[in-house]
Amino acid sequence: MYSTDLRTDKEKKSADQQALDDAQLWDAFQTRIDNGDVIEAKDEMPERYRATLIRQISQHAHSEIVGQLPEGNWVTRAPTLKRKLILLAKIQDEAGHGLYLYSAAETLGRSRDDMVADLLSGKAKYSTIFNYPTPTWADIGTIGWLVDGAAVTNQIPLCRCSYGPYARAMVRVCKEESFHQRQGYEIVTTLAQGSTEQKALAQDSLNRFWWPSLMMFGPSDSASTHSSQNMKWKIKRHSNDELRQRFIDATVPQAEFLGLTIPDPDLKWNEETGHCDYSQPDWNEFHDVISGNGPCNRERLETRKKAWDDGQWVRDAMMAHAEKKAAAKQAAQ
Ligand code: FAQ
Repeated sequence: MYSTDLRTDKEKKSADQQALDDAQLWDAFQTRIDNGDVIEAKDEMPERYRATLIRQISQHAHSEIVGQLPEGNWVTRAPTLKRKLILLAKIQDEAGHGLYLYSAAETLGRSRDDMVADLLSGKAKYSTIFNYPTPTWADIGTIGWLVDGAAVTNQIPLCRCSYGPYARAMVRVCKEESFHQRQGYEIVTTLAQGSTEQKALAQDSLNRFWWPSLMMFGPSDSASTHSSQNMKWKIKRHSNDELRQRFIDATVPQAEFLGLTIPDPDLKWNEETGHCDYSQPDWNEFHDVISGNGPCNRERLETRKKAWDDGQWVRDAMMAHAEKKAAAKQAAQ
């Protein structure tokens, strides 16, 4: 089905004719994509294209919002006032990304309330990475270095996604995520060049976050259900494995510079391929975390539910204010 159906009932055709028209429209849509056209909110699009974008963009928005929680754990315990200010600003950036992304998803016809309801009921996914705990300050550095590093590797190609509102939102998001990556690497550098205890904290954090960071790119290409269609539609420009490889190749020299060891004994440069060979993460663990059984899944959702409930009075007050203003305006006319 096409989802911008502006015809009257009288104009609607038989099911067979409709299927034929849909197939022709589908071809026309694919031609637009192949020609590099940017699809805008009011353009006609196949329902599956719309649904897949709503799924991906809302999952991305939820990830940014839930992604504030592991770092939020350290706002009151950051080691200096400067670190605290930087961390607060970074977390606020992530909130902003969530809001841009909900807005981008809303252009496809799904309301923010519905998307949030899906998150809070556990129906919608968010990135597995945010279901891991942050027990040490080093984790704040590692999240910036690895998690924002993986996020930016995945998201730079999304700046050329075929759907305009998502692609445009990604431009600013990527600039900010790049800055976050650098601030995280700076924290880890300080620790790695500090005392023996500090270096051990950085190493322990790398050990815990390495594998979950690789999982951020999604399942391997052979197990990815959406990749081939999403690449045809130019929502995705590269496969999950291509981007994972790009991230590993960029991160290995960064770890070497810090004198830290990536916890993968099979990691080595391959002259022939021009890439690093690496071991696969534990995909059973990935599926457990996606299914709600990661170390912090329940805690994360409970925190989000509480925040949503605690904020109800603010939403009510804003609605009451808007209604009062609208009534006053109408009375004055
Ligand atoms: N976690 O067929 P594919 C950030 C799901 S933002 C959870 O390969 P696709 C910023 C997938 O949705 C991080 N679920 O799917 C930050 C699908 O679900 P279905 C988030 C995952 O869409 C930093 C199923 O598995 N970034 O970090 C994951 O082609 C620091 C099959 O997978 C984005 O969302 C996962 N890791 O490719 C914030 C970027 N991987 O159909 C705070 C945009 C896969 O069963 C602090 N998204 N799934 O409902 C994408 O690029 C893609 O959606 C992928 C997955 C690459 C994530």
